Amino acid sequence: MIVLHTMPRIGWGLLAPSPFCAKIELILRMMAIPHRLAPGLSAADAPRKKLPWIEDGALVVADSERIVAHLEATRGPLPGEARLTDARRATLHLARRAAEESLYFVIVAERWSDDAHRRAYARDLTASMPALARPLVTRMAHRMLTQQLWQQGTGRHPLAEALQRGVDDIDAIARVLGDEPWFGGADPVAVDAALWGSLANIWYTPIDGHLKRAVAGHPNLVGWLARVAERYASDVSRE
Ligand SMILES: N[C@@H](CCC(=O)N[C@@H](CS)C(=O)NCC(=O)O)C(=O)O
Repeated sequence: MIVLHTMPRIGWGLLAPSPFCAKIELILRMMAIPHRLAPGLSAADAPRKKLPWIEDGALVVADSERIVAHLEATRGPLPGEARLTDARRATLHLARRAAEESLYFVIVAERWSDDAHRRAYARDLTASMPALARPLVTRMAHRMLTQQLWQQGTGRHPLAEALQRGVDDIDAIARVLGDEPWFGGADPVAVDAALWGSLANIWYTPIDGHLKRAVAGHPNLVGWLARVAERYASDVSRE
C-alpha cells in the first residue's frame, strides 16, 4: 500500500489545495493503485522539503514528476499513453511544464498577494487548527511564499502583470486540449492528472479572481474539469 504524504483536504471539491499533491492523489486514483493519505501542512520531514512524497514499501520517492515516473515504471502507464504520438507527448510535456513552473507561481501570487484572497484561503487552510495557531501559521506561510515568489521571479512583477502571464498560460493550455475530451485525446493520460492539479486549484477555490475568469472563458477546460471530477473525485466535498 502506497502512503501519500500530501496537504490536508480542505473541501472545495479539491483532492488537495496544492497542484502537486492533487496531481499525485489523482494519478493514484486514475491508475487504481491502493494508497492511504498521510496529510500534513509541513514539508519539514519531506525528503526534498516539498510535498508531496510517497512511501512505496521501503522505497521513498519525492517530487511529483519522479513519483509519476516511478508509478509508471512499477505499475505500468495508463493505456492512453501508448496511443500518444511523439509530437503530442512533447506538446503535453511543455503544457505541464508551463503549468508547474509558471502558472503555479501565479496561482500562489493570486492566493497570497491579495488581502481578501489571502484571508479566504488561509481561513479554510487553517480551519482544523487551534484558533491561537491560525494567525501564526498564516503569517509564516505568507512570509515564506512571498520570499519564494520573489526568488523565483513572479513576485518581482506587479500583480496585474503576473496574473496576465497566468492567463496566457491558461489560454495556451486550453488550445492544447482543443475539442478532445482528455489531454490524451480519447483517453486520459498522466498529464491530465498534472493539469487537473493546477487548473482545479484555480477553478474550485472560493477566489473569484483573474485566473478563474480566464478558465471560465474556455468552455472546453470547464467541461474537462467536470469530466475529471465526475470520473475520479466525485466523493470529495464541495463545501
Ligand atoms: N517540483 C515539486 C514541487 C512541489 C511543491 O512546490 N510543493 C509545495 C506545496 S504546493 C511545498 O511543499 N511547499 C513547501 C515549501 O516550499 O516549503 C513537485 O513536483 O512535487
